[in-house]
Amino acid sequence: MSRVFHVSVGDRRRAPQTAPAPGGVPAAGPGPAGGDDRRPGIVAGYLAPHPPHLIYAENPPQNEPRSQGGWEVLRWAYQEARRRLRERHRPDVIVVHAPHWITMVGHHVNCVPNPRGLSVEPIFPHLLRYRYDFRTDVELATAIADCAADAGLVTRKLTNPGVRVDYATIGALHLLNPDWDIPVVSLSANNNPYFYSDADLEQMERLGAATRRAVEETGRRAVLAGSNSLSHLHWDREPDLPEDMAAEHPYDDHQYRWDIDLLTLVRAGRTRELRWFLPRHIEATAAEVKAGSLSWLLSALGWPEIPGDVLGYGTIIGTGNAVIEWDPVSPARAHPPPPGWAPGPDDADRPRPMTGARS
Ligand code: 2X7
Ligand code: FE2
Repeated sequence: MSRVFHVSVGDRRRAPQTAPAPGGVPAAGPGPAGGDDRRPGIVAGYLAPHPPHLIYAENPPQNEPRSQGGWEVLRWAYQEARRRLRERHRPDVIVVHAPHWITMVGHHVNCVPNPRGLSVEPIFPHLLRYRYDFRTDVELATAIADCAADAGLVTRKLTNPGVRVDYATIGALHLLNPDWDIPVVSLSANNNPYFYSDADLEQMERLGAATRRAVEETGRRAVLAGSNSLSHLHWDREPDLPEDMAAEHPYDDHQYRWDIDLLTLVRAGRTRELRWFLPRHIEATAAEVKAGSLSWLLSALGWPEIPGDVLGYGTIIGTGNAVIEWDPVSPARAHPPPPGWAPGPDDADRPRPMTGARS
């Protein structure tokens, strides 16, 4: 295997950090060195889907296009996530892994202190032309890149301030924190593993473990956001009014049922089975979790056998999207499935024609 795609495990040593200094900017609240009892570590993880429709529907001042609303149930789910972020988790930093910052070689970490510019969604420029201006926690970003390299992953620190930030990074971060007053670390989606295989998520799991190590070494209180939709076949025709909810429904029943089975495992806290189920879900529904954001997130949390709190599920141009919180400190209540239930709809083995658009 070429060295470009594989490096040997390193042994770079960094002095452990005791106090956060996120990019030289103040965090949203007092950090671990600030004298309160807020423990550092990964305090919560979110599956945080990014379709531009959600920002468009919110009409925030940063976005140029105007809408009449739409996709309310998913937006209400984000509203609840924002409340918990502010009132309960109060992180020093949000770390996001996003599938539309595609890097064919290596896992890249944005180390630019103050990314700013205009993010235009290439397929939906009429929905998302968004002005961003945020602070990076450069110290944590650097530590994640170093820990990932130590774990044998090809990594790169992005230091060029001119690189445009993709809409999946912007989407998840805006919807979790539209005020942008919490520093950020943004990670790319290395497409190489799944370029050669349908769902090789092993590298994403290593990246998750490296992220956790870096958070612990730097003493940060971090919330993680995996910016992925679930099932991903979608329409290729848009209604005249993009937010016409009469046109919005699952791409087909097959996709819907696979998503619901995934959410059933999540709500039951059957995380070990979820890990086994993910590649099957990807194969059956062309799921966007193929990019690894959910595997990265759950690996960073240590694949905890705790229920995830499904704050909302809905479709966007036919794709499945769920806002889910995993809170290792106060886990959600478990919702066991009915007796005899098994994950994977009965049509699991039936080959599906891929008639929808995939991206
Ligand atoms: O990026 C996306 C997506 N993941 C799902 C639906 C619609 C648009 O963009
Ligand atoms: Fe996407």
